[in-house]
Amino acid sequence: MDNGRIVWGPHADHGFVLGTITDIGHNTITVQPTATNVKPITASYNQVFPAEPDTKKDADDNCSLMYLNEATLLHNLRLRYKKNKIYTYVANILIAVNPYQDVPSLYNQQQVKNYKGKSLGVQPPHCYAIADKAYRDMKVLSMSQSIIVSGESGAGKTENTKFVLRYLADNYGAGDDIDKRIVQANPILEAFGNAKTMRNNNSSRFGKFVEIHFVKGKVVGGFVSHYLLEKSRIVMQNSRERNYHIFYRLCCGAPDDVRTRLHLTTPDNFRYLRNGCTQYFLTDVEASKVKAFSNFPMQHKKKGSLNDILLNDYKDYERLLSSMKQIGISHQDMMDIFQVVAGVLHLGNITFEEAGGSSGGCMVSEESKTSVKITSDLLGLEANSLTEALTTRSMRSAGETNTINLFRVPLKQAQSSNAREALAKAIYSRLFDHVVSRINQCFPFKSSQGYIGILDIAGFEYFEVNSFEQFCINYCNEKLQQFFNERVLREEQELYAKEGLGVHEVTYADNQDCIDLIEASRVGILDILDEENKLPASSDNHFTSVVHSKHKNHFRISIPRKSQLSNHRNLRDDEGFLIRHFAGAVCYQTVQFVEKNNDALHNSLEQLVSSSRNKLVSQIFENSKTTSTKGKLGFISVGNKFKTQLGQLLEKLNNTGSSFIRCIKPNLSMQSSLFEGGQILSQLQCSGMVSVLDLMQGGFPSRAQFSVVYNMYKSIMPEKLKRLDPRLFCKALFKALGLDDNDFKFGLTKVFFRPGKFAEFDQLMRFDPENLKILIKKVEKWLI
Ligand code: AOV
Ligand code: MG
Repeated sequence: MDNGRIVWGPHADHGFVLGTITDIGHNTITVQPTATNVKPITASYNQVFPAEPDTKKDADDNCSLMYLNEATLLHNLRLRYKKNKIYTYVANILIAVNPYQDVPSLYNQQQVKNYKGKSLGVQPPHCYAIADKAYRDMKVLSMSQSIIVSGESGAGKTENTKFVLRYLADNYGAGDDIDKRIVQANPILEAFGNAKTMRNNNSSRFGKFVEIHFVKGKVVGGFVSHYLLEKSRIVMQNSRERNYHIFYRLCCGAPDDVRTRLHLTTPDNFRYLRNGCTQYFLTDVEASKVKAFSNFPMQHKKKGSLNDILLNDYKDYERLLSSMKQIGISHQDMMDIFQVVAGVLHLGNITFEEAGGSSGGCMVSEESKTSVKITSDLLGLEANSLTEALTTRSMRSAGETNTINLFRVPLKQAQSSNAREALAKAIYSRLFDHVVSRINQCFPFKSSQGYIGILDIAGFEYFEVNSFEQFCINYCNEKLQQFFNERVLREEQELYAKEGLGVHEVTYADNQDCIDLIEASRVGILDILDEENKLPASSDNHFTSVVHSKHKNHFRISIPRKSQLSNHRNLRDDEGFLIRHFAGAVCYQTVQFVEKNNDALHNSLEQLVSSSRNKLVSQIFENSKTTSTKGKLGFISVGNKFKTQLGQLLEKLNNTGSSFIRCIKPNLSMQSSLFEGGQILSQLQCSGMVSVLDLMQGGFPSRAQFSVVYNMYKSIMPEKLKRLDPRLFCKALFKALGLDDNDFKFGLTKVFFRPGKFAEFDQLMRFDPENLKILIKKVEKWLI
């Protein structure tokens, strides 16, 4: 790079700023920013990037730029975002920047039609185009497809997932209502599994993989798999977050008769809702309707501020009900589910006080006796048994003559509270499982010729305090990153080499060692944790020490030192560990790891609920009857269950074609039109987009097998052409189409297209009978 050249220099807030090179040193370059208020920047060579000749022009496909690097990508996204063009391609990966405002023109019915049957690049970038590509690939290649939607919390994964589902349902539904049901499943899933968090007012607290199945190109059914519902939220939220939407919808939105039957009042009256923010927003008209409710806290009748997405529990109850009806869940089934939800709320209101006397035990506090009664009624339990199960633990002792005696040990106040929380979490999370399987019954399919699966799962997370939940989600992201690397980067390079295209090598960070650290048998963190769970006196500290002792010199893991991360608390060596993930180092605090890794309820609680009079309650605990081990605490490993589920998911991903949608969160304040370059850049780096750019700079993102092209045209070929071998036929076809030699390259078995040449590629893959005859004539002519 020369003096005077226009370049991008690194900048903490903006990511990069435009400037000219003023000095070239031994190891560094000095850049004078074009903006007058920015100081000169001195940076190392690899942080300064050439700028496009025209820095005002944006590109639909970032690969059609002259310089493919992180700075030009960031700038392109910025230019486009300002014009409300939230979607951009990098080859066939779609980047979606959250607009934080409705852009109706992007998603109207006309748009849904516009993208039908069109390949990537014909219309402006869109998640509809990705959906259609998946659909056409499924048909042309006779291979199921998956769409992996990723990004951090609030980036837009769930919204894009919904757009994709609706697109497929609208365009390729069979005309029955199965496709509508698949779309309507979302509001239900969100009611039970989404909550307001500090990062997202409608944050999904579970991961999902939604499959839409097809026969003869039409939707025939669907299937939802779900992963890792966040259970801690059921009993605790921080003061600016909320519990799952359903609780508020029932308290605020349900009609009086339902609220009376379920003994529901305002959120403030429930321990599980009170600590979080109970605020919700109503329009004036709704507020006047709501006034009819007794005890309604007027201070909460606020309108949503501009930056807040309307959380309208009142309206949302109606919406939920109508979704449930449309999907085919009967009124009775709905009410049964709501009853258990209410049961959980009332359970949370049971508190304990010390019993006095020598036992050291506790009893249900006077003021919560009514809650015991209501909870028991709602959950189909005997009040006495519920009290006993919460305040005592049954133990076994071997008596004389080989008999086993059961006796009950009183629990301390804190232990009883723990038992209550464990019960609430178990009931709610199993109810969630039930809701998902109930939903799955609504779009069953007898046979399937292929599916499109859409993965909406939380991206890499690191907070001030990171616990077991972050550990699991980041483990999942390591696996997905590896899949991405393998699919996009490694396979791509291998292919170029195999086809003899002569493309330079790109190095990317291999993260297998990090995955092994977590999931390897015996020495992996998950297995060490399971071993700890099985010990009679297990502890988080002991578990942590074992992890450190087994991985003393492992590059990926170290003891939690404050210096290594600025914002985590000072931990003792046996209180946590630091893992160097592909996306950065995260310090995990291991307190509660052992507890959170166990899905089993204490034996007495387990027995209590599995013998409930309430059919739904006993049903959701049915399977667990067999797993609880005698006398001792049963153990059902959360970590290893997730590992198994992830394994199955990755097997599916490996066996399907894939497309990627990378969602980007433009700012931390959930504001529209605010593009914070610095943190967007780090999201682009974390998601592997930068390595993709390196590869694509010299690569060929789209390709077609000669034989596939040949076979598509075969049925309409005259005999003379049929004698051609597929490669030669393709050559002739390309001439007939008048394609530019610089746009593509012939490999051994495939033809490859340069970045930005999707339209040409598409021309080839589209079966358009009208133009075909003319085309074939041209091919014949060219051959003569
Ligand atoms: P997430 O799924 O990625 O976060 P969401 O899809 O829930 O994020 O998006 C967060 C919010 O951003 C939504 O509620 C919308 O208000 C807004 N939004 C996102 N995409 C669009 C769009 N294309 N058009 C308009 N608004 C949009 V999380 O589930 O928290 O990981 O856990
Ligand atoms: Mg989400």
